[in-house]
Amino acid sequence: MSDIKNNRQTAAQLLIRSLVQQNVKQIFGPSGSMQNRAHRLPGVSIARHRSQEPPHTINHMDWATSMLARGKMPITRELEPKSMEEIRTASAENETCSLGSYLASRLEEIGIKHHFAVAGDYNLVLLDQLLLNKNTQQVYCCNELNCSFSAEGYARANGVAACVVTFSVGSLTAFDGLAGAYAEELPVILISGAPNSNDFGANHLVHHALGTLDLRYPLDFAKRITCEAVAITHPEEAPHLIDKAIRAALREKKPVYIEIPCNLASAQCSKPKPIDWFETPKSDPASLYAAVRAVAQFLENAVRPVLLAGPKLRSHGGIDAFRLLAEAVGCGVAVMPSAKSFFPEQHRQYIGIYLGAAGSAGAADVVDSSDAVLAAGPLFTDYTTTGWTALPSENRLIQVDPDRVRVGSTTFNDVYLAEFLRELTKVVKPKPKTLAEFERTKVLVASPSVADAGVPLTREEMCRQIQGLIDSNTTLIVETGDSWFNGLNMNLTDGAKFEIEMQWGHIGWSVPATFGYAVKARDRRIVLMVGDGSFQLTAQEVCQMIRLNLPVLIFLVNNRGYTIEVEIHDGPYNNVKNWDYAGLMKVFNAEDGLGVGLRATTGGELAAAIEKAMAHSGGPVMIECSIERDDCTRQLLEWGSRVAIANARPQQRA
Ligand code: DPX
Ligand code: MG
Repeated sequence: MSDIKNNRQTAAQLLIRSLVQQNVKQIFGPSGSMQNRAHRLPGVSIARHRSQEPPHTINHMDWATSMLARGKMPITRELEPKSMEEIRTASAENETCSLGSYLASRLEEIGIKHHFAVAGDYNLVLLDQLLLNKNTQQVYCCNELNCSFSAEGYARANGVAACVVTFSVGSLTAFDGLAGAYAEELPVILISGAPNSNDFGANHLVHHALGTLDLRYPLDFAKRITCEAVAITHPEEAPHLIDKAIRAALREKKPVYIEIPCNLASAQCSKPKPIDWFETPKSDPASLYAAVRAVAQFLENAVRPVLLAGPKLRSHGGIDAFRLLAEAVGCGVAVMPSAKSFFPEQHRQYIGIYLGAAGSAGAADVVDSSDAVLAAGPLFTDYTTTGWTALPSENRLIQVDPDRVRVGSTTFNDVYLAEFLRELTKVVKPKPKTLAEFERTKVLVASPSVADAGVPLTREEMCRQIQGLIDSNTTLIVETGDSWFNGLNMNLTDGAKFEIEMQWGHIGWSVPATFGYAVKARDRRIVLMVGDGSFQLTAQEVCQMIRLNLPVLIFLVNNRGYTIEVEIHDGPYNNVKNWDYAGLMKVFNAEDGLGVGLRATTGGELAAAIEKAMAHSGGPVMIECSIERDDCTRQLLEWGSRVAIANARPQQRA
């Protein structure tokens, strides 16, 4: 039996003993073990006091102990000072709190001020407990997929996020967004309610499950898509397991899963102890030294090195260190699509997005002809290499991963990204040749001309007008589809941010992720570009933006279909049922919302809609932009055709 339980019993026993010593004849409180114990003592009777009834989930001994600790035990006589002192000592040793408030404290400590939630009977008591912490806020979502994507978006703005769902029916739906957080390197803490702890291993069936005795499948699934998955089965082990999971999320920058049975959310556990959550990992000194020497030598031998920023730079705290390294080398700097905005686009060394034929004009020429590509935190996949056509060959690649460095075919393990970049900066020599080359050969892309106000809206005119909205306080969020390329083509002023989900690539991600991002970044202008097909997956989360009065600006690109798929491989399955998208805002507003829905079929209508949107406050504005089904970017055509070739590679014979 644990110390906590022993302490609680000791406190209760002390109370009973002292009451008896003082000849107290009646104890008011809930019926239960304390009264039963007292009953067995000669001369003590029990009275039930309804107004002091504890919530049904708090066990009676806990209730007695907590009332005692707060000096509220409704006894009929004053106690002698001496025995009260004895009781205080016993309860002071007994430093407990509810499991739910333990979790709330930990979330608050790591900077999570909002957690996203969908209620269900297995998590209601937990939600109550979390609500007791007035420094954190509960934010509700329409469904669990949106809930995990909202948390994913919040993690992009905040560094870490949490969401709470119910068992199985909730968690299995949330797992898609959680896996997305894994792919995108975002620490999201998924907390799932669970059946009563006595039901695990018991020979009876419970709801929201498979109708078999197996209740462990959500935990098993979670293990595949998180860096730590824990199921609490006793309150005593909760602090250890909660801390273990949170630590893993912060260390690995990956999601974790914590399962809490409904009857344990209010059970007592020891109070949180101070923890240093944000220890930076330290490289192995010998390995770090060797890696720095090898890379410095490699760069020294090269004539035309370039630097390439990858998406993992942000999650592993390397953005500033990368910039300093770039300035020390003085070479051209390209970014991978998911790293757009990680290196300032106004910087004199910026050469654009490296995405082969689908990237910025001139960027691929420089990177592909370079003899040393230092890629920091990259993720080279079929998508990010445009069907394997934009992948630096191993013999000229220095790949700086979160915890290792690869130079050609040599790997240096236990070397951490930010620390490595800082150490390398101290020893590199200037090599500005690729920048000079880029400046000499760069093709200036002409700005699109202003379309006549009355002609049907085109993609180009839509983007021209959206570009005009981007300032240093803007975050541009782009959904999978041609919105990727529309967004990648935008010029960002310094301070502007860009969010894309290119690795998981889940259509529908952007609506809840934008909601989550906006909950955290209320001071930024948030602009979302989303296609009609994607929007139909998670549309209802716009109502939560209305609920919280978030001034998000949504450009809904209505091209009546899955245009990106049309360009990869067309068929009837790429047609989307049309909706009255702008009209939806009225539906979501119902009786009290301040959302606005507007329609633009010409450049003039779009300009007028944008003007209205800028004047509106107190809620989101959606502008439905109607364009032709085939009106897509050049980059989409280049990219789509190459990805299609990669997809169609024939089976290789052994
Ligand atoms: C699919 C994609 O309308 O954008 O610009 O018209 O392409 P565009 P839409 O939002 O259409 C999106 C559509 C169907 N991808 O073109 S990119 C396949 C897909 C996916 N994620 C999930 N299901 C299917 N990426 C969850
Ligand atoms: Mg579309």
